[in-house]
Amino acid sequence: MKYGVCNWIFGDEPLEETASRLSTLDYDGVELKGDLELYDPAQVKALLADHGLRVLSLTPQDVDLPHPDAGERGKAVDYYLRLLDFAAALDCPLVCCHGAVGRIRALTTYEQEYVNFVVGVQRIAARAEEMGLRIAMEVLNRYESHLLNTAAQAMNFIADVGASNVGLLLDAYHMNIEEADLRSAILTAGERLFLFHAADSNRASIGRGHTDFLGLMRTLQGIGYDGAIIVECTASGPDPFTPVKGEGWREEVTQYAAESIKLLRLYEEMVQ
Ligand code: LER
Ligand code: MN
Repeated sequence: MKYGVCNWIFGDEPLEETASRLSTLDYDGVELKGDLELYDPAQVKALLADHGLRVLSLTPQDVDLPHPDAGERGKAVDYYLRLLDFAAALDCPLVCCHGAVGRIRALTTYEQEYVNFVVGVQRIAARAEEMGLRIAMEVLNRYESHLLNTAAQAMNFIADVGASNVGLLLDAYHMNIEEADLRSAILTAGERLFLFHAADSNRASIGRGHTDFLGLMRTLQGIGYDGAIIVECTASGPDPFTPVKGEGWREEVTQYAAESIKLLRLYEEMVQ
């Protein structure tokens, strides 16, 4: 198993500082913010390599693939196509994908936006296929997105897309809200599980909430999961759409990152 941390959880901290925070912890890499203006791929690769890290996956920006307006959809597809080039330049094998985080209802109808989403992802997947890249559709909770809230819905969605390089990104925090049973959701995804985001039920570090992570690790091992596990905790406090909370928030998420990797590695050993 490979382990990483999303760098968005450290806010606008320069990547060099985040990398040096992580270098003393037992991580393999990061999920990098898909900010095409901010990062130079060659510099990112060199900087991370200096700290024994690499880019495992990319977090997309908030573009809106299902949007009813063709101009908005075009901008979103264009962004993802550029994100694929960015991924290739970073030697990153996988790009995450979701609707605009925070848009929780359809502007027209669910059905229409669903079709828009399928068509947009088909275009991105076709280019990704040519480049040997994979797309992981993130399943978000209902307070962040109206489109794909459960593993079962997302499996139907990828069947509608019909591309073998499109799979699922399950996030334990969102699953805790939407899934009747977290382990069954992992089984539902099976070999189409391409990426896993890890935080406890309250989005704190593994062990600080009520999610049975040992059970999840056992289930991941049971399906032969060989993707990465990306820690995506946030400090306590209001507003789920920003990592920036009260005083000391960066130290809090650093502590969460440190605690999470210890437990994840321990649980991995226990389920061998
Ligand atoms: C948002 O809550 C989330 O889980 C991220 O992975 C979105 O990129
Ligand atoms: Mn996530």
